Amino acid sequence: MSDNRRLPPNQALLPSDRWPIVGERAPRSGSDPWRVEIIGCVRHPRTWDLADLRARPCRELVTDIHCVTRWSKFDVRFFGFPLAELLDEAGILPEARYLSFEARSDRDHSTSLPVGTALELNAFVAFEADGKPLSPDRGGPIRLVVPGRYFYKSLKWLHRIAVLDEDRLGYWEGRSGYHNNADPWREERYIIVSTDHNKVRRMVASRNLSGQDLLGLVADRMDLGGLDARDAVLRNASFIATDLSGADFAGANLSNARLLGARLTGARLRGADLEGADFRGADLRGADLTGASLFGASFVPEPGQDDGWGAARMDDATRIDDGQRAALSDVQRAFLEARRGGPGDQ
Ligand SMILES: Nc1nc2c(c(=O)[nH]1)N[C@H]1C(S)=C(S)[C@@H](COP(=O)(O)O)O[C@H]1N2
Ligand SMILES: [Mo]
Repeated sequence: MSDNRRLPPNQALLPSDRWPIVGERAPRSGSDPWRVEIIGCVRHPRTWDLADLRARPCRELVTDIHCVTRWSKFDVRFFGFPLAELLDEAGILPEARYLSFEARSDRDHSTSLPVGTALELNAFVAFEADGKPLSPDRGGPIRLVVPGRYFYKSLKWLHRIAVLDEDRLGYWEGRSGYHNNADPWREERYIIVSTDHNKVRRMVASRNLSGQDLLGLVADRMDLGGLDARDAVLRNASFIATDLSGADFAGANLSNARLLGARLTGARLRGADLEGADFRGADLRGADLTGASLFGASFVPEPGQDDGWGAARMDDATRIDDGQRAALSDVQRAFLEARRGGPGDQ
């Protein structure tokens, strides 16, 4: 299959040597031995030591990874065994409909899947990726890998499987509006959240959104020059063709925000989370993106992406760290490289 057909909509392919760490970076510390348990609607609730799990025959799973923040990687090689083995050993009862996977992490991170989906997709329990044991930041010693869903369904630091008759929304699905089905081919990234329109209107009118949580805000084609949005949570917000000249988004979360054709001249985006943000057609002259996180961000159309938006505009005063360029897809990086070399461009 060509890379284009193999890439779900609005994802960009990362080079094979790049793999961002997303979300939590370490399991909860503690010296008690690692165990995985299964509880709930099962005939035999049980606990496995890590050594028990490692001792079973392992196999390889080669799969593509698609992160909700718009980067993908092809052919990642995991080593481990199918989750179905654990379910079989525990004996799923007829009323079991959902699996809630819980992590051994400080915030008790979790995610869930219908039992049938987990089996159909061949959910996998992995110890190794690309020939090496999973490092702690990647979910080592043991993580879940769910092919065919955004990677947030692939829980790091698997600790407990609760088998349930009703769904229990996961950490991000429950509090951050991530879509519970997470099918990348249907772009099930976020649910639409209803915001309090009057409140939003007031904040937008005062041009002050600083520190506010406005996931999914839609503010297309507005005049918001000079907006103060420092530290605001604007994940998945839409600012299509909006005037944001001189706006201050320092420290804001704009991951997956749609900034297509936005006027961002002289805007401050320092230290912002811009993962998956779409800047195609935006005017970024004089904008400061230093220290911003750019995994999956786009400035220029990827091959086959022909919805009419062209490249972002930048000038010598546009600032993007060299270090952050490494987080971009080849196409995005080449675009930024091509416009380098002017004095002061860095
Ligand atoms: N326990 C736990 N699992 C998690 C996360 C997390 O924050 N905590 N993040 C999820 C998301 S959004 C992604 S993209 C992948 C990232 O895995 P990686 O850091 O190995 O790339 O882990 C998923 N599993
Ligand atoms: Mo993700």
